[in-house]
Amino acid sequence: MTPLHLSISGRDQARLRAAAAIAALTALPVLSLAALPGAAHAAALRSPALYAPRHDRQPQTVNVAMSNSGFTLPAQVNAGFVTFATTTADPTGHALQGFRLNAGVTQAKALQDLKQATSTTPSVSAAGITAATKDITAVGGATVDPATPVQVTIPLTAGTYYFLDFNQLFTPGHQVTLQTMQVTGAFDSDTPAHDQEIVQTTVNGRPRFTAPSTLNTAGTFLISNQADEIHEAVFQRVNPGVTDTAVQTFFNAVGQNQKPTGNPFAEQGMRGAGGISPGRTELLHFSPPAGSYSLECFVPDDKTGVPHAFLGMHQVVALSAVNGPVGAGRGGGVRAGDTRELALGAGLTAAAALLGGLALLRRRAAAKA
Ligand SMILES: [Cu+2]
Repeated sequence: MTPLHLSISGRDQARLRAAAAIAALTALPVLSLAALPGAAHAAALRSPALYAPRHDRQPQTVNVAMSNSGFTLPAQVNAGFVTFATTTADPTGHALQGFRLNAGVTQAKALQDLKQATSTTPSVSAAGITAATKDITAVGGATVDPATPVQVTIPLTAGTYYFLDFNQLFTPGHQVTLQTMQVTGAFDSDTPAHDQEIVQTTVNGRPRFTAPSTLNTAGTFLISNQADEIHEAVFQRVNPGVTDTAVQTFFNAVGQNQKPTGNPFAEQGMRGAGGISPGRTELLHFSPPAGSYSLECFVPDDKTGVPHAFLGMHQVVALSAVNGPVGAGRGGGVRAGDTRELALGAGLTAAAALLGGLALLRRRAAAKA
């Protein structure tokens, strides 16, 4: 077990995670509508993107075969929910990540930010994620391994989007390819049903997950970023009986360059959903083998460069596929209010652009653990 060359000394520097800013961000869609004068308000409520769900518009599906030689995407899709059905044959796995450029930002600058963010020098990583936070809006993606096809469904409004494979960023000297995808037209699909919800949040200034202790992989999970920075949601299998405390003990040791007394993980690989900016959502459906997993986020802290997981953003969950009715029929459907919030959230994050960032230190953590 080679310790990570990371300093976790800054992990106790509780970030001034403005609860007020989070609250303002969360409340803004509602306040915006409420502030509209009567007629405009009514018009807004009738807007198809907001309040007139149709029931015949399924998400478009894009099949993405990830490989060491790259991947391809359609040049254009219609605005709406888009399902990225990812697969790979490569044992190292791959990590599809999508983003938009915020106003005035070039592709080259965004790529430079992301490369910095994957640096093994924590101060450089922190600077990179801080810059990326300002420069891009992360819309999600899929981390996939050969055993587990991963489907992630993302709400996309009209605009130009870029996708990359994070593995390329973690390979020194590797040419990073940005795939461009144009999204056109009015938001044109209904909010898909989901069964359970995983929330990315902030507790006492620390990044955290809130998720059910048992997740039914026969269903679909809504991942909701209610925090003020980018988060991902990946699952790494742990040994039977492993607790969150054991996982934290391991991360503490690695972060302090000490030899861990034990390894809670049953594998180095992981799979799940890519990074999303604050206020955004993505839906995850996958079928990993049943077992005990640690739900984790490895996006680096923007001040210390330490992965969020090391700061406590991990939760042991039991995954299994329980047959039976899933979806809205089981009460898991997205409510009308959520539909509005999803649609507005996409625009809101593009405008606010508080943060950007991606699944960053994961690969180097996995490689060195
Ligand atoms: Cu995170």
